[in-house]
Amino acid sequence: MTPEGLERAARMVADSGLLAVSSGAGMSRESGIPTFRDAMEGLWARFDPQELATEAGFRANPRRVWSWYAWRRERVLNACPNPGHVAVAQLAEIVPELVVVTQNVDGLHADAGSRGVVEVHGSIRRVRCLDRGHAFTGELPPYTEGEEQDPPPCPVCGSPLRPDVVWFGEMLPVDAVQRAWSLAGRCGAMLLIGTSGTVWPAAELPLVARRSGARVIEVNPHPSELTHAADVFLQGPAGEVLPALLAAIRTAAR
Ligand code: BV8
Repeated sequence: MTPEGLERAARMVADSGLLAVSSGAGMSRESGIPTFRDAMEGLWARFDPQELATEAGFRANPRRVWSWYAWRRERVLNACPNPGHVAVAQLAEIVPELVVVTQNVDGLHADAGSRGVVEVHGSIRRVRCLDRGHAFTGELPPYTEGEEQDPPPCPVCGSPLRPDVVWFGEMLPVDAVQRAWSLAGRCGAMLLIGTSGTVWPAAELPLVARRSGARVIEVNPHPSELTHAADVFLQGPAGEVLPALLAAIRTAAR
């Protein structure tokens, strides 16, 4: 990221009125949560996330898919928000209105203090049953690295429990879609953080914002499939760029 880029981005954020933040897996990389591109670490390296993160994959091998999520949930529950999450939460205190829309299922934006986060792909922290969607709020069996567990049965209807996330081939939650697309259409600027822009329809959000006249600022160590839509590309990790952007906005506001 360059000082000029930071200064331009700071002005766009300061002038935005409503700032929409749209984050992907890169937002949580510095919290130790692997991105989807590198989610297959170690014992999961031989599987394809797009195969495991589907209902068909779960029905074909409930033990494997349940265990993959148990492994990820364990990592999420032991993770802390990084300086990037904290900067986004602090940004909400200095701009007129800020709303976070995230593809992430880890809940780390809320842990950092962001309120009203729109989770377009659900949450790995929530569990429901496969056949009837009964929410499960009980205690889940503890997971230790390397073990495989069968999904517990729903106490209400007996169907296997599953993570309350949106799998490939599943519709996104209607209320989350309505909020996210409305924000993208109304915001003065969108801060696009840590997404490759490969998963749809979430990848459309910055394009909706741009079509509606908003400025788009991208934060990513690498160009993505959405960089073409960005007015400013702040190249670097979220945990470094976002605190620098916050500082630049505070300086500009003096
Ligand atoms: C649907 C929850 C209706 C589960 C996830 C067009 C329109 C609609 C649908 C489609 C379409 N084209 C194709 C589809 C189908 C499909 C899709 O998008 N397929 C892709 C693979 C082509 N979409 C769907 O199925 C969606 N459903 O539309 O329903 C329908 C139904 C059937 C057919 C048609 C339509 C549902 C998609 C949601 C899937 N669920 N998550 C779980 O977590 O297990 S997606 C999951 O992967 C994540 O949530 C996230 O969305 C995605 C990963 O993407 P990113 O977040 O961008 O992460 P990625 O690893 O790719 O990249 C990381 C980035 O971070 C990189 O750019 C990297 O450079 C950067 N980075 C790295 N370090 C840092 C960093 N950035 C900042 N700081 C750092 N330190």
